[in-house]
Amino acid sequence: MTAPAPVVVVGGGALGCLLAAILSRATATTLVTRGRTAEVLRDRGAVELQGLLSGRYPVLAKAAFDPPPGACIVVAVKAYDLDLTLALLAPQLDPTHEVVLLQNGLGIGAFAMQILGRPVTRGITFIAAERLQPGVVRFNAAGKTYFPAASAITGLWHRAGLPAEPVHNVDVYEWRKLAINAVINPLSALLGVENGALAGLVDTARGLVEELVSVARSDGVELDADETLEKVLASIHQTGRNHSSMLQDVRAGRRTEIDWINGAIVARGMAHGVATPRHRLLADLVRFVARDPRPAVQEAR
Ligand code: KPL
Repeated sequence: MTAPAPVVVVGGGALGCLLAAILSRATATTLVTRGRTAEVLRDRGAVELQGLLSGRYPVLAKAAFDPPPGACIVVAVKAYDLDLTLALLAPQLDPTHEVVLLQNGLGIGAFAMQILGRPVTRGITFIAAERLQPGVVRFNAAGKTYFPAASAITGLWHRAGLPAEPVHNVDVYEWRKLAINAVINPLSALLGVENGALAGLVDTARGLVEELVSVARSDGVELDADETLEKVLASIHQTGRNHSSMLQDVRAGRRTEIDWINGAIVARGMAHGVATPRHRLLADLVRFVARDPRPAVQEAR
């Protein structure tokens, strides 16, 4: 049996730390990260997981990106950091590397290919995780990750015990995940609540899903509105204890992925002449709150 490809995870946030911890069980894995997370991991030599699969996982953290030949590069930074990150990675990449992108948002694969000038693997993950402290992550939901059928990375996920499925239509999964993020992320960020608290907002979710389904249709992707709404409501339930990544960003005073989620739906809708007033309103409100996150979040608590 051939040895599995080594993995380099880029980004020390919740998803990056979690994947570095779990993939280390399956293959030689390094985590490229800087700042406080890098210091903590160098001192402790391990990521701490709480919740699912709780425990301490030895992880090799590095500041420099110097991937071994044949490595699978799992880019786990936020969508808003993608342009700078990919520009930094580009000079070290060679044709033996597979670059895997797991960000929330619409059009991530095309954006990355444009920057790197080479093919990439777009993955869609339903993992829910939350960063508690640098190097400490709560693993809240072990959702599946979908990869293009042509990629060997599904095998690595399985080897590490993570659910994954190869699919022929990753675009459809990007829209499905987008529906979940476009409902849960802005509402949880604006209201300052964990995902499960949105369970009662069914009509609000339906309105957002209907707009998204119209934009997707104009873009050539057919989604069923009822089925998509069901998936959004199921995700609210399954990730009920999670604080969405957008709420975590707002609370930490970071940028948010709003331009890649609701903002991207508005932009794609405009290109096709499809009105998206609900997504536009949420995008405007999140941009407003993210400028000074504290008051709005505290009032809602
Ligand atoms: O992807 C997520 C996120 O927070 O970004 C969900 C699935 C909504 C979990 O919180």
